[in-house]
Amino acid sequence: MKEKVLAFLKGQDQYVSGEEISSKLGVTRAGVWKNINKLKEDGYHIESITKRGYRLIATPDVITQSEIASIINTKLLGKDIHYYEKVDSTNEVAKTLAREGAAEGTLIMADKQLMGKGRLGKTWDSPSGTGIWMSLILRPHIIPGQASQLTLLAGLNMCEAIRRVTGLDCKIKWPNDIVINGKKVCGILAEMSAEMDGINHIILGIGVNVNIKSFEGELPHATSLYLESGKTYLRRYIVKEFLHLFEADYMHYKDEKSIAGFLKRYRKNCITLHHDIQVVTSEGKYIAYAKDIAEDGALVVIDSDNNEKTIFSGEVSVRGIYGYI
Ligand code: BT5
Repeated sequence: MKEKVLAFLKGQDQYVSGEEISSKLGVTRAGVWKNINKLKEDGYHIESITKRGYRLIATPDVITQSEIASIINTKLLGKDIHYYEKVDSTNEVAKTLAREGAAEGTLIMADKQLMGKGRLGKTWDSPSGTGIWMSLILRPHIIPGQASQLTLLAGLNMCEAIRRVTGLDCKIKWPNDIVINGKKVCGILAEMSAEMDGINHIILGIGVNVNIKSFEGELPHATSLYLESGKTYLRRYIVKEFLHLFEADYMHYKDEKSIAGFLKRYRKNCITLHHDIQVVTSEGKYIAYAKDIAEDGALVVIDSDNNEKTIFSGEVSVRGIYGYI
């Protein structure tokens, strides 16, 4: 009901009486009052004037369930949203919910993560109120080996969403980091629960540094949309853009079970291609030329002996010769 009241207030440019909200939404006057108070607690600036009613004056940069639900128009992703002010890791919450049977498309968002996770046990800085820390529960009918293709697709869509909302020149560092001016603005952590021949669920965790003004500790390769542009952004519009873009592509991917149709867009956005890169494996490092992205999303490189190699995400990490990209 809170989001219905919010959506209703957003649709008005005049004061609207409690009575009108109550009759339009089929809720008691006390219910209206209770939900208006809840919205105020969430940070919405709602003016109330006796005899005239309520008016939404300003919507802060909140990414609460009601705010996101009131602006998105999706069929699958974000139909169910769980918002937390603070959580250890949205991926961990998502895993628990997925095990309990949460529907595909369930979205978990947090304003702050206390133990945000990167890949391979690394940590992900997730300060309060300035980033997008979210996880989606997906249940595609693909084989486990294909799961990394979904993270490629999500990276592509987030790159496009950020560009659409901010106009910033962001690129994908293969497989799915998003970088601006050589620094990382977004990372993706996909975790999977699978059997030999099928996937129970994939948790797609995405972190975007939006309005972070400075990073604590040693993060020389990190940046934020604010640091790159000098502007602050409303996080919800990036979430909205991403969900809309990703939903369309994800539906298509589920039908095709292939990312071949997306590769043209991916290649166009990928900064790793056509550069010399450093490939870091568990056995050591070597320099290679990034030649192409294969049909299945793997990176095709040519090493210094002129041998062509195909590298799969998860097995290796890729670095620029002179820096992060
Ligand atoms: C990633 O790992 O890039 C995946 C990050 C995924 C974060 C999301 S937030 C929502 C969801 N819930 C979670 O708990 N996680 C996901 P990786 O490529 O391993 O990068 C981690 C490394 O990036 C760290 O070792 C740091 O060097 C650096 N780093 C940490 N925090 C950062 C930040 N906020 N921005 C940029 N770099 C960061």
